[in-house]
Amino acid sequence: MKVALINPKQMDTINGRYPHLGIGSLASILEKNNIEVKIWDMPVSELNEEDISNMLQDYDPEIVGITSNSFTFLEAKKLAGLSKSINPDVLTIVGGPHISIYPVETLVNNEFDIAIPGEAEISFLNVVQTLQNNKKLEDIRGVVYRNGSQIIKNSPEKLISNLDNLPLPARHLMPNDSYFSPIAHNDNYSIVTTVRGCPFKCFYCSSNNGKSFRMRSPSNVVDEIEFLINEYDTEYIQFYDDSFSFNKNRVREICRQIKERDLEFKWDVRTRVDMVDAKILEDMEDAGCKRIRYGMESGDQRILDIMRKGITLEQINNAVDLTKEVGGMEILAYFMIGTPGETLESIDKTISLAQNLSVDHVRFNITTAYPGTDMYKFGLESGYFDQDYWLQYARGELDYIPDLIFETEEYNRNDLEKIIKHAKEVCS
Ligand code: B12
Ligand code: SF4
Repeated sequence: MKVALINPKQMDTINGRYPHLGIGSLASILEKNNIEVKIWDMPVSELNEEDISNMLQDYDPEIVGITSNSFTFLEAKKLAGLSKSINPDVLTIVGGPHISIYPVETLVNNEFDIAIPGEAEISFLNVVQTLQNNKKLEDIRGVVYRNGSQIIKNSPEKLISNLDNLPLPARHLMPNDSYFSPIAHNDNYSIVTTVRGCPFKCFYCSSNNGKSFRMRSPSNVVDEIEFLINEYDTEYIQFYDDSFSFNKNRVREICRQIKERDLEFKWDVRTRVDMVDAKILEDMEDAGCKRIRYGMESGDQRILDIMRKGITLEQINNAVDLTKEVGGMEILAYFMIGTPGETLESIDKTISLAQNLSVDHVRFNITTAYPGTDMYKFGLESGYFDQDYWLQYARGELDYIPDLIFETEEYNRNDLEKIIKHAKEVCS
């Protein structure tokens, strides 16, 4: 059985080239079970459809697995269609964040045969092995498939409780020399994730890998770091966890082991302002952490509360003070502008907070309603959005990516863009 895993083309606005750890992890579990697999990362390896078409003809896989977030879904659909036009017997399987929100609707699109929502290592392996043995899909948990004109959704697979049991992503199948991030300059660069799931429920977020928070052990994380340094001369690692420092003891232990093993590399993390203290910041800085990215989101407590972010302005100020006291680490602060309930006054508060905090970099984004979020649900239920655009998109009824923001009597999209331009200028 031969499997090709494809990461579709992405928006041109993405600055940098990033490993896709999701398909890396799926490839790894297949290889561990002696199944032949390839990874084709279109944005990173700069592959176009013609390249993929040639690669499909040469490799002739029985299964094509395509990853999709909500912004690459149209491309994923095109690739599934292309795979079938080259080999009508090929089986197309799709997964990733978008499919996790709309598993059944996805299969309305005939280009796809099977959808696997959520964490997929177990179900994907089961599907491939089942097909290898010419057996039926009805007993495989976690899959959505078509049976005649019916779309069947099986019961979900259990989440992996011990993440250390997963093999590391199959980096040897990935285009390692092509990764870069503007943040890492010319350093050999990669990303690592060390946790799955998020117990919070922010209004605007479509966190997709389960509410149940799970962490890799410190030694398992540091093994991956050591492997990257030894095998790929990695010099800069971004930990792309939703919140790296959820468990402070674990962070401390990761830092201790980095030092104990003498691993020299630069790194940065994303975390929440309510999840740091002086001690872990010191340990992180001491172990080579160069930057912390905090989601601060708003300078108005009323808006933070609407966002259900679960943080206070005091915690924002405190996290910045503590980080700066330790020194050595840059702060990148993210803010959102145009959240439901926002006024020009609350926007002013956000901009002045961003101006007055001693942070090194700020990013402002227009609050956008992604599918699967409480904010999108609010937009629909309040009648703010006149149609369920994301659902239509998932069913293949739209040929464009919905771009849904909340305009008010005080500002429209154009105004928000101008406000962000101004905010960037005053904060630079
Ligand atoms: C790293 C990351 C990025 C990186 C790299 C992306 C990449 N190449 O993977 C960068 C910085 C480029 C990025 C960009 C963006 N991202 Co991003 N990103 C993440 C992040 C933080 C981690 C992804 C990760 O590595 N997860 C770990 C791996 C193991 O999990 P996974 O990829 O989800 O894969 C598992 C399953 O999804 C499934 N699966 C995945 N693919 C496939 C394929 C098949 C065939 C099958 C069967 C299963 C399957 O199985 C995998 C193993 O269990 C996630 C949040 C998160 N915690 O997951 C957001 C996330 C994926 N990003 C998100 C968003 C919104 C964006 C941006 C739009 C942000 C922006 N405004 O620019 C862009 C869009 C880029 C684009 N056009 O593709 C959203 C997606 C929401 C959605 N509805 O699709 C997420 C979920 C964050 C969030 N909570 O809202 N992102
Ligand atoms: S924004 Fe971060 S903390 Fe909030 S739900 Fe999403 S991943 Fe969790």
